[in-house]
Amino acid sequence: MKVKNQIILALDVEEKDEAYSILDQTTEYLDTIKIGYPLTLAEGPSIIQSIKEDYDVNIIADFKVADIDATNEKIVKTTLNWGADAIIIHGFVGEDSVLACKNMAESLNKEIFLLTEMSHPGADKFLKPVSLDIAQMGVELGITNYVAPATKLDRLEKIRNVVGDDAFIISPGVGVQGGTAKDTLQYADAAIIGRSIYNSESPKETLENVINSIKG
Ligand code: O7M
Repeated sequence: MKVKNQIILALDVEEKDEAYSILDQTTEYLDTIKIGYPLTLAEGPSIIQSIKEDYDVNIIADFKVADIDATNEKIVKTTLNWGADAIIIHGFVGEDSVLACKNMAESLNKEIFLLTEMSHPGADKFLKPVSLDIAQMGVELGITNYVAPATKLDRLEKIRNVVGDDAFIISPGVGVQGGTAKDTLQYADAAIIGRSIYNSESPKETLENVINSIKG
């Protein structure tokens, strides 16, 4: 996957009008949008196809899929058939569950991202102790796309070391959660940014500033 300007917008607003207003202001600089439960549950899954068609962007469906293999497979199939280009899945559920997602996505010529460790403080208790093992499992399964936290650069670096330089890491936690794009991109290939862009007075200007901060 290639991500324009190394920024992915996390579009966690809950109304189509608001989503479109933000996309109108930002898609000059972006070609990859992450859509999760907030917008999909509020507007229905057809929002994925609408945004893809109206803005010509890649959509990563952030549904953090975490079920048994047979159920994961159905979730991945339906989500990707709704028009998403990639889907994010949890790694802690283990090899069979993850493999079911990988196989289904590959059969549809689409991609999965494996979530290793999360960006919020609470993730330190249960996920941190196993996140490097999750990353290692991903490597052994031949997964090339990962999610790892921008708020914990030491962890992001360790996860990068496990998955290798050729893997593609996208990293949430820039802005409101405390990470910076420039620091994050030392180890990640793209930064995921939500509230600090879509809640700002001028999403366009804020995004321009972030892009300049990466170059500067
Ligand atoms: O910039 P924010 O904090 O408003 O948004 C961050 C987005 O990334 C939001 O959509 C979260 O659900 C998501 N996210 C995290 O914040 N932390 C994680 O560890 C993982 C994700 C994520 O994208 O998971 C795939």
